[in-house]
Amino acid sequence: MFKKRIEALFRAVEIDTIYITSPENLQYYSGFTGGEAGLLLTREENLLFTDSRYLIQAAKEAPDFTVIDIAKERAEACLQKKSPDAVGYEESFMTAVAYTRLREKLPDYRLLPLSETILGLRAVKDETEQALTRRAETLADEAFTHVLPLVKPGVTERDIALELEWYMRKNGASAPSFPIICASGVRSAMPHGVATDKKLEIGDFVTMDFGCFLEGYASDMTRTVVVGRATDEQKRVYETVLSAQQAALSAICPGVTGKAVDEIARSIIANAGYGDYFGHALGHGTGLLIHERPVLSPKSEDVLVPGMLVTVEPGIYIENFGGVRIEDLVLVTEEGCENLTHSTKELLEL
Ligand SMILES: [Mn+2]
Repeated sequence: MFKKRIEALFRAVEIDTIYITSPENLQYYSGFTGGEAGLLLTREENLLFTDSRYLIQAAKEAPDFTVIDIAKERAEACLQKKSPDAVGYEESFMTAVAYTRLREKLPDYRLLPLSETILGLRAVKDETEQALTRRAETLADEAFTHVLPLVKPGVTERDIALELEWYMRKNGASAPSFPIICASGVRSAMPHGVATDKKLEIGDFVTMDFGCFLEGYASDMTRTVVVGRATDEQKRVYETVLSAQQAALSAICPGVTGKAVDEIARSIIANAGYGDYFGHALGHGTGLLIHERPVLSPKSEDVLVPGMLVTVEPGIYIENFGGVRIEDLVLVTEEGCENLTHSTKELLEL
């Protein structure tokens, strides 16, 4: 699996030496999950540089690599010795300090930014990645079922967020895939309202946006419910978001662009009169990071292909009223898409 991924990378770039340092790409290309290391990929050999804290782990997790203790040799020094023509590196991860150090060691080499290329390669998931994401999303679904009895007046947003996190970690997740969002009442008008000590009240919309990392892969889902009975206006907003989401889900299939799918959802919201209240992108890929390619947004030229994972998460956010977002995570298939999220989308009045 790692060999295939490295071969695909070398096919995509016409250079012989690649230096990888970001935690997600360390894992993607070697299996090493420790986060702090450097991979030196060449056409002849694959080296993993790390320090004494990770030597045993690296040897175990990355058997295809020769593990080198940086106390004996550092990656930059090794690169200097090999003197390739060009070195590929990750410009969106490497700090200016690390870049300067690399530049000093390799003053005459071409340094080739590869972050975008790698993100493009990672956008299509293999079966192992799909299976892990499916499990991670199922865990989020189960956490939602688990937390519903807690959604009632007097309970704080923080209680709900903690309960979701506790459930997912108790059942195998390593961490939430981002700080869990639980935003109630007027706070639900903030798309990224992280949970506070605010207590739920009758009449509140409660937006819960959460997910977890399972063996490195992220899940992501959002549901919005009402505490007590929903008003007509709340129902109207909810139904608009839901029909926008359903239309976008039906439009997902190979060959369609991110902006075309976004436009389908956005026009439904605009036609219902809420066009000014949906500011963010419709969706994003997931994987080793919570936000990956492809992107579903008004400008996205990303073309969907089978094996991509993407969220579909339209929303309407009205200041001093509240907001609704509904988010599913889907896998693009030959025919359309498989929805990995199974929690109900009926408006729950709790
Ligand atoms: Mn999301």
